[in-house]
Amino acid sequence: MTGPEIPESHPRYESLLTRHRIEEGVDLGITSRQGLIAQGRGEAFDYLLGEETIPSADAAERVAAAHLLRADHAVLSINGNVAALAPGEMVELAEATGAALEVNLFNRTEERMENIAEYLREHGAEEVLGLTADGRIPGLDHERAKVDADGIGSADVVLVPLEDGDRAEALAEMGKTELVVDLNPMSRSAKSATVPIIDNLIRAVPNITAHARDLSDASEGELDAIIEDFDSGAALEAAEQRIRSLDE
Ligand code: PTJ
Repeated sequence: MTGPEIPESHPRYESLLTRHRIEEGVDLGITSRQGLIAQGRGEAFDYLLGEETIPSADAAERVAAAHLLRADHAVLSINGNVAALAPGEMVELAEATGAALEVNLFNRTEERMENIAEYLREHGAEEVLGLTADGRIPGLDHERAKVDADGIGSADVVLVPLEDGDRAEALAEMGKTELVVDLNPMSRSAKSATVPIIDNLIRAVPNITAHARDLSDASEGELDAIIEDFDSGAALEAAEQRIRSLDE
């Protein structure tokens, strides 16, 4: 990927690089223009979190890895921002956990669906779901409800990074174990998650993969113990506390 001329010593190097990837995603027909706005909101929360993976987020990322390894049918949901920011990283996470990849858009257009699927294949994905759209999420309007029946439709565990609140709630209503990556601990998506991961997607995804590799030999009992120990309310509270006490 061609990058802008940003010196690595720049104090906001990561943030500027991320912003550039989203801009490039729009130019490539992958990311929606609303994705630029979502990025800006995310940056503000990341700044307040200190632009690092806080300990409670690292713990949530380990729990997410345990859920993905323990799932019968896990799916990683990819939207326009996720595809632009971490295409190769999502493919690696799918490989490390045996999860499927599904393109799942808030502002669905066939063109963007296909561009994203192709972009993921260029980054090593073998199979990309989402284009069949023969399943529906109950309670949502037609376009926003579309999923693949053999993908998110029948998944028991779904990783939904940067999900819109309505859809996150509707997936939770379906009884799915929802792993949400969102920098805003007060968002409806984060609050409806089984495992809210309050971290930047670009740090969260490689870290979930690292945890999954570390846990690859763990027994079912060990994975279940990690899952059962998790308290989602405490994770949201810890992130909110960090935001409110930036200088501590
Ligand atoms: O590609 P599409 O059509 O599926 O659209 C994707 C977006 C993200 C535009 C759409 O789902 C949307 O409008 O989302 P929202 O409602 O703006 O929510 C985005 C949430 O993600 C906000 O709470 C942001 O704080 C958060 N966010 C933004 N960037 C990141 C992030 N969280 C984690 N990592 C980020 N890099």
